[in-house]
Amino acid sequence: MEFIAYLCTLLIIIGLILNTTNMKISHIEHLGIAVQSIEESLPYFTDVLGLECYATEVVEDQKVKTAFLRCGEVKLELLEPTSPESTIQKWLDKGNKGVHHVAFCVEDGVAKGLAEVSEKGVRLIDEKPRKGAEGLNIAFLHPKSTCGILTELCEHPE
Ligand code: CMX
Repeated sequence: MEFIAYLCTLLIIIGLILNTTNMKISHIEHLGIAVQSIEESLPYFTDVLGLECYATEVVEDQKVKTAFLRCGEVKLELLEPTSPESTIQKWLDKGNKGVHHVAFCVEDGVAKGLAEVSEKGVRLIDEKPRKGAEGLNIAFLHPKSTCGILTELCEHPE
């Protein structure tokens, strides 16, 4: 009897720990920076800051062209709209420019992260992970529930 009571207490404690464990964010994977033209903006990052642009990629479904630069462990992702319908073009048209989003690398997976933040009341833009630039699994959280910062969760595929 005593053993069963002990076991129940242990299970309750484990349950409480699991329920309050936060997802593991290892680092900022990249900063998304909106620009009207990569060609015109790149020299600032390469010639003035001395960063290396190591890749460019068009992400068709997001209607953007991207250019990636390394800055230590963090990357900068320049985002140029490829269509007037691009979410980046709409953001620029409203007079915004510069840092558009912050992407966090989630060690224990984007799907788990989404479930956890949703449980905590955060509004999701993507209900489940999808493919983003560089083949990462990504999902966005709405800036209205993330202190005004458009937030991306991402993970490198296995
Ligand atoms: N950072 C902070 N706030 C932002 C924002 C941003 N980047 N973009 C929009 N908002 C705010 C707006 O200011 C607006 O606030 P107010 O209502 O107070 O004015 C609110 O969010 C709603 O914005 P909206 O202009 O009405 O724009 P939409 O609802 O059409 O879209 C968003 C906003 C965030 C849902 C949309 O941009 C989105 O789905 N983003 C995720 C995908 C994405 O950004 N893709 C481009 C990058 C792709 C890549 O990295 O490869």
